[in-house]
Amino acid sequence: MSLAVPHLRRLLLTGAAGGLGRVLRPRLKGWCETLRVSDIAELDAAAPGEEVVRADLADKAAVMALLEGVDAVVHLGGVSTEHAFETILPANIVGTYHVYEGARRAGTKRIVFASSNHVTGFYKQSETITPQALPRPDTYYGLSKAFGENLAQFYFDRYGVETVSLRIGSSFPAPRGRRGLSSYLSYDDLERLVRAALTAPVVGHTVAYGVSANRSLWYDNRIASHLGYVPQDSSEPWRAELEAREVVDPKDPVAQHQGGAFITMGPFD
Ligand code: NAI
Ligand code: 15L
Repeated sequence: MSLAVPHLRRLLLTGAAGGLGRVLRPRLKGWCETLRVSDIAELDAAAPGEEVVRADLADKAAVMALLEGVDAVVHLGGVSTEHAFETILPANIVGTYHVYEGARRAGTKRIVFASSNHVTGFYKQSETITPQALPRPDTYYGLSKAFGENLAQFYFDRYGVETVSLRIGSSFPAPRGRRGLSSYLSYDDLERLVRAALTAPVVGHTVAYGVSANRSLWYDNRIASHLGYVPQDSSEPWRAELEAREVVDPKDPVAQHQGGAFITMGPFD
């Protein structure tokens, strides 16, 4: 893939030890002079052109230091599925605040924030929504991502830190179940989307859904077309197999809502 990316001295990737972090780490390396990778979990040793910094996003001093000298951030770090609020709070809410506060202090220009389709998981699968639809979070996890998007809007309006909030669908090697026929985002399209989010000339705070060019889509992303993201992949090659394997009960709320099984998770007491 050709990488016409404007000059980035230092790019920070949080959540670098996670599923998507491990996919993006080698792909982001060619886009900057120095790639700083971070996670609370153990990371592979630094390759040439990399800096490895282990940090807990909930640790304010550590995150302030993590952002020093950083031009742009791909912020993937955090709890990535539903849990009790007490688990979500430090990593996703306090942690994302620390990333923005560190960015403000460091003069970081742009953040690509890994938001989630679960910000709007209580919309029906029969509906087509735009990034401007009112949030309908399906979990504490989805609520934390809605908070991150609001934080991004505030830090742009107040301090001029630009963000692209990517409401990622389901980004795995292949669609997981029939819901994935709509929500699938291939790893190559994820790379295209992150590159577009980092390089579009002006983004302010832009919200976009992160999905491939699937035949059955719940999202209308036209309002984010200035990003220049053009997906090349699709869930279609898996359709016949998944439809044969998984029978859907149209009366099941899990099958009716975009958030799928997330809409029934909890409570945690
Ligand atoms: P993941 O769970 O594999 O990776 C998240 C990483 O964040 C982990 O390596 C974890 O150690 C790190 N982390 C958790 N708490 C931390 C803390 N307090 N301090 C520092 N690091 C911490 O998740 P995945 O799939 O790689 O997702 C990456 C991001 O994209 C997440 O923010 C997730 O919410 C978001 N996302 C992913 C989707 C997907 O389909 N993979 C869909 C929608 C959103
Ligand atoms: C997400 O937000 C999660 O991070 C990921 O693990 C998947 O559950 C994905 O949504 C999904 O909706 O498939």
